[in-house]
Amino acid sequence: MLEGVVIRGIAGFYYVKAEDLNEYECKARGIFRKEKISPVVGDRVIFELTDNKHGIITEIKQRKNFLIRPNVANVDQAIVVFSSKNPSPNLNLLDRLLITIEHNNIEAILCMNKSDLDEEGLYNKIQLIYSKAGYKIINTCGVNNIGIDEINKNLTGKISVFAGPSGVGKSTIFNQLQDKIKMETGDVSLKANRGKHTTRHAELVEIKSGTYLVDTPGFSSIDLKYIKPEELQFDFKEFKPYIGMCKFNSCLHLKEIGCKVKEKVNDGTISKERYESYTDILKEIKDLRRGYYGD
Ligand SMILES: Nc1nc2c(ncn2[C@@H]2O[C@H](COP(=O)(O)OP(=O)(O)OP(=O)(O)O)[C@@H](O)[C@H]2O)c(=O)[nH]1
Ligand SMILES: [Mg+2]
Ligand SMILES: [Zn+2]
Repeated sequence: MLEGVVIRGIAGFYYVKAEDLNEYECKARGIFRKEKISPVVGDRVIFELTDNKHGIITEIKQRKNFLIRPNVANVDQAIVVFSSKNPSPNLNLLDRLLITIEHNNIEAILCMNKSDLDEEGLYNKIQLIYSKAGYKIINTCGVNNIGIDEINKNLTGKISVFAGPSGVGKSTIFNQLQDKIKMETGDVSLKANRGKHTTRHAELVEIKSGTYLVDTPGFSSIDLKYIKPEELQFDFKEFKPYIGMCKFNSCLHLKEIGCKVKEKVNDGTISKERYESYTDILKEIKDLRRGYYGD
C-alpha cells in the first residue's frame, strides 16, 4: 500500500503522485461509487499497486476543505489575482471572492497584476485597504516577469489555487512560475471566438517537491446566498478580533449601540471600504435568502 496525492483525474483514471515520488495511474475502488464520493484533485489517498505503474485507490483521507469550482480538495492557499486595467479592479467581486475563501478556511494572498498599465497608482490605494485587512498583496507584471519571485516565495509546501476574474493574467503568471505546462493565455474575447477555454479539468502542477499550483478559469459572479447573515462577519478577517466584544452578542455591526466593530471603523483600524462592502453584501444576502430560504 502506498499513499499519495491525486494530481490529475481524467475519465475515471486518477494520477497519483506517491510518497515514493513516482506517479501511478489508478482506478477508484467500486465502493466509492456506492458511497457517492469519488476522488478529486488534491485528495490524499491510499492505494494498492496492481503492477509497477498502476493501482487501485482504496481510501480517500478526510478532506481539509473542498472547492466546487474548480473541483479541488485540501487547498492551502488561494492566489487571488486582479488587474489594474483591462479589466479594472472590481473590489466588490474581490471581496466576494475573499469571503468564499475565508469561509473555506483557505489562506489568501492577493496579486494586483498589469502594473505596467497602472497609470493612476491604483495599487497604492488598494494595497492600503487590503494590507489593513491582513492580506499580503503583491504588485506584478505577468508579461514582464515582475513580482513573480515574490509570489514564488509564498508557495513552498502548499497547494495553491489561482482565482480571479477572466483576463486578469492568472495563466500568464502560472506560466511564469513553472515550465511543465503552458496554459493558454490571451484576450478574453479572442478566446471566446476560438471556442477555447482554459482547462476544464483542474490539475495539480508540482513546481517543486511538495509545492503544487492549480490554474483555473476566470469567473464573473459569485453566489453567496449559502452564507448565513450572522456568519458573514467571520469571513471578514479584520473583524475577527472584535467579534464578541460588542454590547450585544447578536450584533451584526450595523446600527446597534456599543458596537466594537463600528468603533474600529471610526478610529480607522478597519477600513471604511471593507466595512461598506460588508454592509452591502450582508443586505444582499438577507434579501436573497428571504426569497430563497424564506428567512
Ligand atoms: N499589459 C499587461 N498584460 C498582461 C499582463 N499579464 C497578462 N497580460 C495579458 O492579459 C491577457 C489575459 O491574460 P491571461 O493570462 O490569459 O488571463 P487569465 O486570468 O488566465 O484569463 P482566464 O483564463 O480567461 O480566466 C493576455 O493577453 C495577457 O498577455 C501584464 O502584466 N500586463
Ligand atoms: Mg487563464
Ligand atoms: Zn458589533
